[in-house]
Amino acid sequence: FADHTWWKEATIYQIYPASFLSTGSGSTPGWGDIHGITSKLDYLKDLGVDIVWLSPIYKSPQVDMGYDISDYKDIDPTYGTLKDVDDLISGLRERGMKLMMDLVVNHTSDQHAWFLDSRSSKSAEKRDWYIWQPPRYDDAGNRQPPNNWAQILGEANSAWTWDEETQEYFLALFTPEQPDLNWRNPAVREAVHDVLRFWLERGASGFRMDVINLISKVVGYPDAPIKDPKDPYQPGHALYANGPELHKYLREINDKVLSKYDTITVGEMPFVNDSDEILRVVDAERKELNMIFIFELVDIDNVPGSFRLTRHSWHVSDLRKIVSSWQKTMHDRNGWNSLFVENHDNPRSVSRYCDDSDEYRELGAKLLSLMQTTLSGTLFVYQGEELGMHNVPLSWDPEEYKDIETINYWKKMNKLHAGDQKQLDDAKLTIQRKARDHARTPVQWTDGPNAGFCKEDVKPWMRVNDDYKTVNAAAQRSFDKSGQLSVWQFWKRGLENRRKHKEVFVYGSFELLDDKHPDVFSYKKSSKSEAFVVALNFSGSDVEWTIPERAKVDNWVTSNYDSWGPKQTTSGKVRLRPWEGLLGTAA
Ligand code: TEU
Repeated sequence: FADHTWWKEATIYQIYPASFLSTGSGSTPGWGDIHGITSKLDYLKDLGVDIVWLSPIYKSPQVDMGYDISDYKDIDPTYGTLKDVDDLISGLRERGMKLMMDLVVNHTSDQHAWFLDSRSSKSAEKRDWYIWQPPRYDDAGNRQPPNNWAQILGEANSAWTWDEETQEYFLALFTPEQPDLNWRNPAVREAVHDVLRFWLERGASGFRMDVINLISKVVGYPDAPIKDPKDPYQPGHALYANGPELHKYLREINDKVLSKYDTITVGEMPFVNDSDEILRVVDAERKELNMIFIFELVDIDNVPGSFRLTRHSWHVSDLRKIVSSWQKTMHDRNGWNSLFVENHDNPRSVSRYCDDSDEYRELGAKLLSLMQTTLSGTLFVYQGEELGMHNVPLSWDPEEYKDIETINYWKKMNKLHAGDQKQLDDAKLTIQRKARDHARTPVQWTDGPNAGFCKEDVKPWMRVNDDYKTVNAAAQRSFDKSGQLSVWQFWKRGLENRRKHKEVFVYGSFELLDDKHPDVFSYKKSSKSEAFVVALNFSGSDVEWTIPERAKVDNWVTSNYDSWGPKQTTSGKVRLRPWEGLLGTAA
């Protein structure tokens, strides 16, 4: 069993500041602010949160909601001031909680002073802080980008942006307003180290590192293989993810900065599922990162190798395979898992993995909670997940969506399929299933105006999901019917249980119980002194599941239904109702 540390046992709550709570203390009406976060610390403490991770609050033109930073050492006035962050940190400390910052250093904003200098001339002091390349010319003599890589958030456009002034292209993988830093330049790396120190000295306890596996690109910038011949630009994931010097750069960060503090780090690593490579990053001995976000589970419904705004059918056996293989790999090979099914880049989990209809929404949200609170790894809860918030309905006009990725996708589809209603309806469905916006609607605090997110006479920056009268924090916290729990209360109890039995749930070993069942994901978690069995029905039907001989259940102790009635224990068949999850003590 793995070494014990505070960051392994922690429950981390991700806050997307724009949509959390608007108290009017920031400069932009209808946007969440830092003071709003500080005012909800008791709510988070009560839920069982140990660490708060803030999506970016730094100065930013907000082209990509703060993932385009123009000053790493200052706060965007929309959210407040450095003083507000200091207050937040003291509020967290008073409650024994910690702060995790979002470190976005693969790229900056094009308005960052570093880039303004870099683009000013070919001989500028910081020219080499970004990635500049001369054009290529095609047979007809037309100027072309240095290679065929597609932009990640722009879908159809090149990842290279032409700079008229200096007659070269710069690399900007996400949007043209997010130029990629040149990590080969040691001065860039030192400047990044300095940013880390600044926040650690101020009281942050660690970082979530945005697309940290993209900082080292393959040398020579070769063309990506053709995935879709209709597009001039192709996904270049394999060429810019986990490049040759990634490990060197990560170890350098550890050596020069992190090793001098007691920190937590989690790296975001899209496009890579190779376990050897992942282990090289999280192996405790190698001193790179504590853990990473592996995307396999949230990519379950993407067309493989393609962009996120695609749809692909999946089966519970896929989910079972992904979860169990990472549980085992990390346990056996001295790595560490992060557990998450939501973040600000994904649709709501209950809409994706379960059924978000009125009938089954609460059950599905609780099912996913039961799964996550019983697995090994550091647990990440995304704002609103504890309320079972779900995707916005199909009836919303695409104009209500605010994310640059969605906007670009919708533009592209309208260009490609003008007049073809069937194709456009299909694109709309993709948006309703997959857009990042679903996670970004304002948190539903009450059944009052604007769901209590902002004052009545202010328009929230993004429309509130229609169901806030029934789905909101106030109703769920005060919910009181004997024997029944709201989604919020179920989460709270699940986190309590996880803490109480951390040897089993956080650190224990994992055994998949049945890899054939068409609907059920079942497993056994064991420590030296106790064991639990978990059976999760990922379907809307009644199913039968057989308790295997090697995992005899003593007692069922939790169900996501209000009552679990007389269930078969010891051995034999158990009936699971639609989306039912059971937790039992095992021999
Ligand atoms: O996301 C990186 C990333 O690769 C994806 O999650 C991305 O959003 C998805 O592939 C798009 O389809 C991070 C941030 O979490 C995201 O919000 C930023 O937009 C992105 O980096 C750029 O900083």
